[in-house]
Amino acid sequence: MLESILEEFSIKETNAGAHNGRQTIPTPGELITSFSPVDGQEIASTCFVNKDTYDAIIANAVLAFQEWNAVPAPKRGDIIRQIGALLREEKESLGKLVSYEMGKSLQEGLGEVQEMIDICDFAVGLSRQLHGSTMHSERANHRMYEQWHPLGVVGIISAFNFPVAVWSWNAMIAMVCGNVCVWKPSEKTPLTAQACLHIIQKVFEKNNVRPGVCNLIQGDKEVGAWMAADTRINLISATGSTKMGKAVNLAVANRLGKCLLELGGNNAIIISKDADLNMSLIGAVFGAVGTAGQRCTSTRRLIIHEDVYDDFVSKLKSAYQQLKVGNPLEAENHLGPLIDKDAVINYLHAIEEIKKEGGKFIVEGGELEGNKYASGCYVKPCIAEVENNYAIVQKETFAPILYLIRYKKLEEAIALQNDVPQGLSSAIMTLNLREAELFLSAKGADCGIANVNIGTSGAEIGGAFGGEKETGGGRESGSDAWKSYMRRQTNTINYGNNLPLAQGIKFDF
Ligand code: UN1
Repeated sequence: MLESILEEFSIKETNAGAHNGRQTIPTPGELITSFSPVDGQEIASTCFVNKDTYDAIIANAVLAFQEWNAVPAPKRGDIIRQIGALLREEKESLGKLVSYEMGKSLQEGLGEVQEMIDICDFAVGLSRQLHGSTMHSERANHRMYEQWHPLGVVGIISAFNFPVAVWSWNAMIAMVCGNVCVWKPSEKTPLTAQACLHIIQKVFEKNNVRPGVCNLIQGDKEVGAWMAADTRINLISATGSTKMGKAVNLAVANRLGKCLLELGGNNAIIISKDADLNMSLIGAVFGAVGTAGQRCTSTRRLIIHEDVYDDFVSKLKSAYQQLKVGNPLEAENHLGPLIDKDAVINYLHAIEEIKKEGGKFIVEGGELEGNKYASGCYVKPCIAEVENNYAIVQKETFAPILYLIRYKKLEEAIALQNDVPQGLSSAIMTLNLREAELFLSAKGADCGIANVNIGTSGAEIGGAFGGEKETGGGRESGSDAWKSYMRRQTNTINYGNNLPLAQGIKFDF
């Protein structure tokens, strides 16, 4: 099955070089092999770029921008429409590859490709709506308006956990806005990126679009640092840890470049005494164990009202007993492995920290052993009762560890929800209108995403995605997030016979 998928996306052919659109530029770069966390098997290898190849790719992207930005936006939209159509055809194969290389369930792998298709549709509509406003001038016979122009080269640094969808939010919107893209995927998921490029370049070839409009460079944080410092890259959009985001932000600020950051979350669901507990259970369990707790929107904390605490915790325990961990390509399993053995070490370390700080496990964690788990990347989803101020609770651990905290009053619950360095996603489960509205008000959740009677993860592409504080402040995907990929220009036109100055200034000579 996999062989034919690798062949379909020409993955074996590209081993020898960096992928710069259609051309494969030979590179003496280091070879990187992708191993599946599902079964520990080697999938295929690809090459890191070296500095010369990197420079050649960026120079080529700069040239490609000159052509691409001259293509009318609706025509660019038509190219994106065709990418969406091809993704529909390839959904099954790409979804499987995502699931096998990253380790998320097949259903989630397919869901990820669906997000790509949806963002293509969104971008097509946007291609006729990249509009600015018109203002009234204070001067007679003058017209004032604003318009949006593309930025140039957009560098996209993406994470392993959503190896293709988050890239597509950035790339499809950036390209429809008239930019060209350079993508550095996570070195943990290089092959799904290769597959995406294959799909894009097929469409480009058919339409005579220069391959340099969409580029792939494989590499680790050194390549990320080249990008962050590169004045030829007009915007860096980076998704990943807060540590990575801070380093990128500093380097980009040093050259006064533009940055769009989507970093860590530490997302909580408040479960009110007026919650529908059965609905809350689905939201909480999916949020905590879906994608093995490796979404930036994963539910890390449950803040539960004391009146329903015991009842809800017993429901949680019984749900956790029914969870099936195993090969994510088998539909019966709820969750697959963590991305690699380092992630398992982090998870085990976090468990130690929780215990050291006084946390009490009500569902025990640990590594899973046995034939089914031979890759060494499978762990048990676990639950601990903690205090919100534990150092470990304040951090994002990318694993299925769920924290429980009790509360008495909603104001206290909101304060707990906000009292972490991150601000991505948040939720309240309540049937009480007053509680829901308070949670959504300016006195409520301080996150970029705040939901009522929905968990913290699984945002739709139509909204702006991102968060506050250490989450980085960027917004991607839907709504007017496209504006981050364009530069605003204010234009004033004088169609009169004289030149009055603004602010009433007279300048006669
Ligand atoms: C991420 O984890 O980086 O809201 C993105 C969600 C997905 C996107 C997550 N639609 O969970």
